[in-house]
Amino acid sequence: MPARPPTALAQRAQAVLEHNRRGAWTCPSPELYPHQWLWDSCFVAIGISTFDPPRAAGELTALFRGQWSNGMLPHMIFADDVSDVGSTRIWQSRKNPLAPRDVATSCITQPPIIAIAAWRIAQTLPAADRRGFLAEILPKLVAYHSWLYRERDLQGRGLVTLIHPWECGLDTTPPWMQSLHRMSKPWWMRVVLKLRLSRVARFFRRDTRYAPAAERLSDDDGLRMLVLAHRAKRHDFELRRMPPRDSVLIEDLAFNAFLIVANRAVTRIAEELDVGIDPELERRFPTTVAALDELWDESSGQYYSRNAVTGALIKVPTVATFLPLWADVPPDRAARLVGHLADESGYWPRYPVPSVPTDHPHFDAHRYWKGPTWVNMNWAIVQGLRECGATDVADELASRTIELTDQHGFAEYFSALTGEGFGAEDFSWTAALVLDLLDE
Ligand code: 2M8
Repeated sequence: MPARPPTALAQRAQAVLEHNRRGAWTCPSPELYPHQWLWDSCFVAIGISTFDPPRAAGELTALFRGQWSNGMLPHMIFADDVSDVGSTRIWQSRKNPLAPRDVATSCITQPPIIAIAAWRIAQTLPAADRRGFLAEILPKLVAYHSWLYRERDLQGRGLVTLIHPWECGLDTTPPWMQSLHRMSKPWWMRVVLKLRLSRVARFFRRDTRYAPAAERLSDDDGLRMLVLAHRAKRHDFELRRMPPRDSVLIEDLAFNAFLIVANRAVTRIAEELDVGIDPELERRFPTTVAALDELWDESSGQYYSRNAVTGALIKVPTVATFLPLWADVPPDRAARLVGHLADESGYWPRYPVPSVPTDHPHFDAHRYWKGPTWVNMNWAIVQGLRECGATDVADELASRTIELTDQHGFAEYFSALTGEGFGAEDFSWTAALVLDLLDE
């Protein structure tokens, strides 16, 4: 069948990805985010595979430049031609013997979309290239997933624990911010917060140079994020060494839901190659499916993240509640979740799905992960809805997402009420995932 000509919207999306291209990989936004981010590149690769599968494969392969010798995939690989002292100083990865020598990276991870992306991209490659791509990537994926279970699920309970909000990807999402606010504070930080001096932490931030402060995380939260990162650094970012009292440790809902989908992709890749995977790793896969059950709250009909130390659910509703739709959720729960995506609900304003429901006190229409609509969340929810057979809702959400970008551009995030774009303009994953939605 001859390829269909791209629509005008698809052409614009492809132009964004060309503009943000940095050789083998693509940055999220040249000014605001000039480095390579882990889950961003996975979303980007999925979008690129709709028009240039070899480039999509290269985008993923480039992520393994950053892989640590213990299997960890860092959430950032720093571009060497960009001076970003504020960020690189936090990590100083080369001081860690496990980190790669030739690139500077962060020392924490991000949602494990990479196996999902690898499987998707493999379907678009010519048969002659598919096997080679998958055979090269599978051992690295296995190393990454093994690291997640070995280093982040210390008791073998099935759920991966995150050590910093930057790992969850929904950085300022209320469950994490609430936990961050409760973190023990050093004396100097109490003074800084009391005297409202936290603005000085902006020196380390790049975002407020390029986007209005009202659309970003607050100065106080920015300082808390930095303090938490420095605390984790004292323990080489190793969960097993981090004292629970001075840490923020969360079994994150979005991350673990994506992990279930990613484990399935690892299994499919191994089957396609007709090879086995490490039995110790394979044994862990069903434990995550079973443990996700513990994040369900029957009375509200929603899923939540859990405090890994106290075992308490953090019952603040967010968009993450819908991600289990993609992760083997039982049909009665899927029905309750889909029920939340209905007119008049806080999850279904004019431009769904808001990162926090519009009728919740934590909803903030403009601010980052505290209310706006994000295209990567919508894309993942569309996949989940389709998997659960809720095709009408999936189609409606996909077409509203396409309409949103057609009218308001490829912004980083959008007002769920008016559609206004915020954050970076011409943001890579927005453009990429709209290409994938159009391709459907
Ligand atoms: C945002 O996170 C970075 C830190 O990783 C930041 O705030 O500077 C988040 O939206 C994250 O999910 C995303 O991967 C990153 C780059 O787009 O930006």
